[in-house]
Amino acid sequence: MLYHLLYPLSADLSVLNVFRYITFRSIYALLTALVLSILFGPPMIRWLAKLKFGQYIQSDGPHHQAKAGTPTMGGLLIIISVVVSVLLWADLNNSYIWLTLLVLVGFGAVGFIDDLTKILHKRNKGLTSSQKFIGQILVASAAICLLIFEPAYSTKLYVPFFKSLTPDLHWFYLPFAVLVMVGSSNGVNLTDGLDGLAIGPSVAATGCFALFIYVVGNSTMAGYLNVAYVPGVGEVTVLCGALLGAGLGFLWFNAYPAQVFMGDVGSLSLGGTLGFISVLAKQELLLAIVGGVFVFETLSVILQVGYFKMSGGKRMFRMAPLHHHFELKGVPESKIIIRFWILSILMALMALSTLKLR
Ligand code: 57M
Repeated sequence: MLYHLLYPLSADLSVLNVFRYITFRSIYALLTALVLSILFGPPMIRWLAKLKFGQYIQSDGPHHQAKAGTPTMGGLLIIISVVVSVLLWADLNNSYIWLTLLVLVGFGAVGFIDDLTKILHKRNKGLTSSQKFIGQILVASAAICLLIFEPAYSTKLYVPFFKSLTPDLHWFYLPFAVLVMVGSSNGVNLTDGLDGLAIGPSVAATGCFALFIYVVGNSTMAGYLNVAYVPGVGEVTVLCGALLGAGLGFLWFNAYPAQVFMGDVGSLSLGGTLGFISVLAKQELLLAIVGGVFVFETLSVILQVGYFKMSGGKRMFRMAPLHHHFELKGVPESKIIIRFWILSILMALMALSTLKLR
């Protein structure tokens, strides 16, 4: 809205010309979302606690009983801060912005229903995994169908490291992109089991994709770096900025020892949105590197379950996902978290280096 209100006045007041720049608006979107989440964090945490939206703790896992009753559904703070900041700073005529907001809110709605049913039914009984899965598929399919109809968007797949390997997936692109989004959403959800464990790597991944989105939306840079050029997608950098700010603001309260958990409303929407941003940036395969921590966590569950079945009851890890394994080995929670953050920063840097390795 600020963009629409102030930029037209730049003809009379040249200083307002800065509103034209994606970089300027992205930085202010970041700061706005950060300030909003830090300001509204404490009242929201008090409100969630008052409504008794506290976490039920399973008794079969590592010792998290001290965390019982910590308010959950803090992901609402992230979603609200991003939406407000994007409405203020982004060009609202840009359809990619609306599509990404649809994904953020749509995946958030699936998580919200899951969290709410868990809280209302007590004892952690939320949506069944297939109900959640159907919800995620519906939101992702709607977004990808709308995206494919954008004239500037192509269904080609850009393979990292190979600049001339760009097969066109045509209609197969729909299930592929849906899989990327749903997989990413569940990967972040599985990772969200220690204070700050999901939001730290999400912030690193968002920062990395903000740069990719900016490059992919700029014809000169995209041409120079040999990546796909998607006209108009650069505006989504503003949304990435807001997501970065809101993520850091949420981390303020979710840092160990956490005052609030994000809940499925946060983890499903963050993961789904990261998946969609990778689709917009035509870097779907690179998401496996950028979100490497989410991939390791998911792989640990697949390996654990597979090995358990094949070996007739033996376990590969003390408990999956991977963070539980380290907890049960006696590694302090804050050490696991910070080591996973270090890993996620390294993975994001590695992914950025592919811009030059092709
Ligand atoms: C949800 N939820 C956290 C919080 C957060 C297939 C199987 C691997 C599924 C997996 C599972 O259910 N994962 C998804 C994980 C929970 O956090 C809530 O959930 C939201 C995210 N969806 O925002 O609201 C607990 O995590 C802790 N937490 C923090 N700080 C945070 O900032 O400490 C969360 C956020 C919270 C809190 O204690 O209560 C969770 O872990 O439950 N299931 C599992 O992870 C289970 N693993 C398992 O059964 N492994 C088996 C097989 C199936 C692979 C095995 O290894 O043999 C374990 N989870 C728990 N206890 N809690 C089992 C034991």
